[in-house]
Amino acid sequence: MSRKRILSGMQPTGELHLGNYLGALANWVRLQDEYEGFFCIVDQHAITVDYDPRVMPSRVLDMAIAYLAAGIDPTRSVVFVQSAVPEHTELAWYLSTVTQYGELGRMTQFKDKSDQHQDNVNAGLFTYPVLMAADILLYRATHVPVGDDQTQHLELTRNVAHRFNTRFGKPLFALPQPVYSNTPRIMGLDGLRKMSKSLGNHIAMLEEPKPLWKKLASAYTDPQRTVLEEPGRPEICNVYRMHTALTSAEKIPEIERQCREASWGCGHCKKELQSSLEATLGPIRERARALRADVGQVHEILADGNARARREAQSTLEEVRALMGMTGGAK
Ligand code: AQP
Repeated sequence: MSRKRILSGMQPTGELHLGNYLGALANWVRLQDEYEGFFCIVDQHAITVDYDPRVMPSRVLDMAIAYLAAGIDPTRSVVFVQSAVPEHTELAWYLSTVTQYGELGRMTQFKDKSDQHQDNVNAGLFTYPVLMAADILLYRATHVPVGDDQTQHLELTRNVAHRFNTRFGKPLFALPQPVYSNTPRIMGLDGLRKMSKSLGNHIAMLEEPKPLWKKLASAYTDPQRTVLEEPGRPEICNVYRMHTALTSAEKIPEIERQCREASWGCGHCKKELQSSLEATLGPIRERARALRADVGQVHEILADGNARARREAQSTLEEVRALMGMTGGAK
């Protein structure tokens, strides 16, 4: 393998939000310069919670458009769909035999998701991290971009890879390293919880300017700053935190000063944030619009990515089957 390789993916469960963009996608876009990127739309993960099969194809397409509009470059990176590469689920089965029941039970995401979806605590939700390990190991990714909620899954992947290599006597899988996001966590507009679409506290990545301003105008700030004269406390203000992720670094000291000296009201500070958001999201929105007007091109990119991913996956799976004695009866 000539270059270091990253693999990452997102579930096609609905519109992407600013947290997904800053915490994951923007990072992937930057990493393309240094790594060979495999960016997957993980539709098989998305079916571990209730979903509508009729809308899944359009969600996958929306996700592909979002990846490309955000700056994933299909001439440098592989953009593909998990279910188009059946080797993911085959490898997951093999890896499940070197994964312990107890270690899956300790996954905090399983605990959270089974609390959230008490009427559907299915086995897929429980074995989800094994499929995720297969996603990564199938492409022998050397690195995995992670947000702060995925460290535990990557650790499991490393343990499973190590156990497989030891059990079958060959260092087939490199133990993937984490690459941490520059913006590991964006808080929601309520300022209290992680930005999340199920909490309804999000700004969509493709949000149009008018609804964006409406959301921003009611965003939580420093609760003590109810009148203009009160000095602000940027360290506890979520709008300020968003500035640090979106506004150019040279402007940040000025924003901090205007807040502490109470020379700007919160409305002014939000207007500044609105223009930073527009500078980042406006061009993405335009590219998404152009891609949507030419979905044939998006389908071609996916077909090409699926084929490239499949070739890699098949070559890994051949080695896995041989090591595990899954030869179809041949010697
Ligand atoms: N608030 C966030 N800040 C930074 N990064 C975030 N990510 C998600 N939320 C934030 C990163 O986005 C990628 C996909 O994560 P996910 O699978 O948790 O995304 P999601 O399920 O679409 O996010 P939601 O909105 O939280 O979904 P619901 O509410 O439906 O469960 C990951 O890299 C994650 O770190």
